[in-house]
Amino acid sequence: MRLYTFWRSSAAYRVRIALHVKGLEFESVAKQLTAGEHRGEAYLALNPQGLVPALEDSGFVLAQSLAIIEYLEDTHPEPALLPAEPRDRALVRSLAQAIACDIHPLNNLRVLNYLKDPLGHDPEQVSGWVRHWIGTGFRSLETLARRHTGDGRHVFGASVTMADVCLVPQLYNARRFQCDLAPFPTLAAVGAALEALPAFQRARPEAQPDGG
Ligand SMILES: N[C@@H](CCC(=O)N[C@@H](CS)C(=O)NCC(=O)O)C(=O)O
Repeated sequence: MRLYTFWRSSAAYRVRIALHVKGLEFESVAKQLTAGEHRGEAYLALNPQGLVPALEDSGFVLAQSLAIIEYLEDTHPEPALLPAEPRDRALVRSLAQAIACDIHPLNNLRVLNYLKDPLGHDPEQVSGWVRHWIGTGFRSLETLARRHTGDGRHVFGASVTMADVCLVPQLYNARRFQCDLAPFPTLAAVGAALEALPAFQRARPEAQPDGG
């Protein structure tokens, strides 16, 4: 398998975690977002959305991190990133989507660039925007994690799920933009426990060949 990735992309970071949790070998193909490599003709032919990640598996190309993780779950079920029970599976998906669909898109590079140009906001206002939307999302996520964690080390239950795979990259983004994490002790504790796991260590931005 080949993963089109960027070291600091939190969506690609999710997929890297899932691949490592499942013990799958893959080749990383870095697309330097800051140099606009994701807008090149060759990459757009693969992924017309021009976003990372994309996964290539024997000629099959798939974009969207959650769809990729579900594909990996279907093709390599163990260790499972979704629980067995339908309601638990739905809850884990709901937690993952609260991050991937409602928090992350507002912090994406193209959104932040648009706030600067043409909208004319200065870098401090743009960082304030990021902190605002992460804080808003984390407030409800903190309540949900407190409700659903089984051991204080996972967002849901007592094993790694898709919700954890989404939380850790979002915490990385939060720290990058100096969000105050003090109001989110459950998320911070879960994140610290997960970040110590070998699969999460291997997936972290600084461990990537294109990492800064
Ligand atoms: N919903 C997509 C989001 C993908 C996405 O936004 N990727 C970002 C990096 S985290 C990107 O490629 N940004 C390029 C840009 O904004 O120009 C997913 O989960 O895969």
